Amino acid sequence: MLALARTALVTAAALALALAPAACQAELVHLDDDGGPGGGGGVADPDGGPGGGAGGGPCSPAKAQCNNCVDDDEDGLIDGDDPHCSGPADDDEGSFATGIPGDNRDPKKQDCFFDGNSGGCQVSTCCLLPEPCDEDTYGGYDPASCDRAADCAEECEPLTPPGCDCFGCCTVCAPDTDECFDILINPGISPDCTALDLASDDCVKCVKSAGCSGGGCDPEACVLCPGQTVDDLPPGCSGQNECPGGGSVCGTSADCQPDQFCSSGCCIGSVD
Ligand SMILES: [Ca+2]
Ligand SMILES: [Ca+2]
Ligand SMILES: [Ca+2]
Repeated sequence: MLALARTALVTAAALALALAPAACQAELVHLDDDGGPGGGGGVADPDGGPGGGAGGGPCSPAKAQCNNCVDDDEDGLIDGDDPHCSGPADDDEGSFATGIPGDNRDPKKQDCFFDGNSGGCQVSTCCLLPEPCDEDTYGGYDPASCDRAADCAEECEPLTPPGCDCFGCCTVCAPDTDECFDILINPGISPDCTALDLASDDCVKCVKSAGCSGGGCDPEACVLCPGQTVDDLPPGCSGQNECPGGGSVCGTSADCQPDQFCSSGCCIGSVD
C-alpha cells in the first residue's frame, strides 16, 4: 500500500514537471499595451556602423540604437530590454538585424551570434533546427559540428543574454501578447521575423544548443526572457528579476560594470 502511494506521488510529481512549461506560458502576465508597433527604427546606419563607441557601458545618445537610451522603434522597450537588441553594438532596435555590416548572414553555418562578427567557432544551422532539417536551405547536417558548440562557450557564453543559446536561438516573448517562442533570430535565417509576429513562419523555430548558452529564462523562476520586463513576472518575484548563474541584476547598463551591457535585466559582457 505504501509502495503504491509512493508510486502515485512520483507519477504526480513527474506529471507536474511535464506540465510546467505550459503552465508557465498560461500564467504569463500581459504587458501594458501602451507602446504599439512603432513606425521608425529598423534601418541600419547607412555609413556602416554605430557612431560614438559600440561597446557596453551606460547608454548615451551617440551610441548605437541598442545603447542610445531611446526607444527607437517605439514598442515600449528601451535598448537592452528590447528583444531586437542583441548587444550594445546592435544598431537596429526595430528588427533582429544587428545593423553591423557583414554580421551573421550565413544560412548554413552559425557562429557566436553576440560577438558582432561572423567567424570563429561554428555549428551547422541544422544543429539548431527540429528534425528533419531542410538541407537544401540550411546546408548539410554535420552532427560532429553540433558537439563543437562547447568550443564556443568560453568566448561566447559571457556575451549571450539569458534565454538564448550562443547561436541566436532565443526564447522571445512578444511585447504585446507575451506569448513566447524559441526563434532562430539570425536575420540570415529569419529575415522577416519581428517580435510582433513570432508565431508566423517568418520566425524560424529552433532547438537550443545545450553546449553553449547564456542560461535559461523562466519567469516562474523570476528570470526574464527576451521581450519581457519585471511587470511580466509572477507576484512571487515581488517585481524583481533574477539572473542565471548568479549574474548581476540591472535596470540599465549604468548598473553594470563599465564594459558590460544590461540585457533583459541582467549584466552581460560586450565586445567593441
Ligand atoms: Ca535604443
Ligand atoms: Ca524598443
Ligand atoms: Ca537588432
